Amino acid sequence: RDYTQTYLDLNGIDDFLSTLEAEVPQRLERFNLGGTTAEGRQIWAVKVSTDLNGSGKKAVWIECGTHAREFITISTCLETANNVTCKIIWWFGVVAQKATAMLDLYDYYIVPVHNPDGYDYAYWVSRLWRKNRRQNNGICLGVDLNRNWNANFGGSGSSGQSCSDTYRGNSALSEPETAALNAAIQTTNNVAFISIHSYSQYILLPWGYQSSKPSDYNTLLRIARSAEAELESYYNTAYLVGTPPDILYVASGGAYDHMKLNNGIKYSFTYELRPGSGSSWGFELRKTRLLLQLKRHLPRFGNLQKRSMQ
Ligand code: 0X9
Ligand code: ZN
Repeated sequence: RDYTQTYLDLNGIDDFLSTLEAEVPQRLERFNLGGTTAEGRQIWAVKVSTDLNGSGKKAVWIECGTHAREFITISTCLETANNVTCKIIWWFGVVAQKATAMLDLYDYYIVPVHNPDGYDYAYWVSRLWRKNRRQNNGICLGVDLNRNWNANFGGSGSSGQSCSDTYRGNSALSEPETAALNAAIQTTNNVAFISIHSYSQYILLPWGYQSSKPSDYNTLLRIARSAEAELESYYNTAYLVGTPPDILYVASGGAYDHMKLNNGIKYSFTYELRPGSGSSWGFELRKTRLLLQLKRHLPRFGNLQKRSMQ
């Protein structure tokens, strides 16, 4: 399969991850988050580390595919797992160089498809499906996993109606997907949590559920701005940095708020990937578009290499 042209289905993703594990077993290992989804699936994750068995390094968690229709987030997690193993010497070797430095500092726990039932349904049946596929006690099935966390659960920006796309579920962490990720993340010594969504080109800072800012807000803002600058220099894509209430909308029960609030993870961010907020086909972004844009910016990769060689 040429995964640079099309989105992989769940089987393709399984193949991709097992191939990666077979090729770099000393760096990457697959594991289950635990539990099973409503449709009986397991939630796969990968740990990437220079010292898989005995590592005392701090953990960076990256969560993708929480919202079923946000296909590009899944590709992003897979590509990150691929790049961070250093297996691929990408254009001009830039990625490989950076990946070595990244692995010297931290261990990475990557969850490419946090909502496999939803993704399968969006992939084969209904492209714009967002929630998981579990029946709660309402009329419709499906819970918005990004409203199901224990961060002002039930508050504004979430719905108590089962048919709503932002239905929060019966109680915080009621869903197998949120419960499993929460339990797994509590077994590691964490420094950062990154929740990957699409679209709009935002880097979102805490809090998402209220407009007041955490006490370390200025530190987080500085980091997000430097991440934005780096991203823009690679791809020429501008991202807006701010909190959801300031630049998007208030939403309670979100993953990154929960991780900071309840699991003490200081560096907690949400990304909204491409395309920009004005798009009318945002979730249906095609991969060929990304590649065209990359090719247009190849000269930038040349400059980047010179810079990182100094
Ligand atoms: O509404 C969401 O869950 C996210 N946007 S999306 O279009 N991908 O659905 C934004 C989540 C921001 N996080 C919180 N407000 N907690
Ligand atoms: Zn989303």
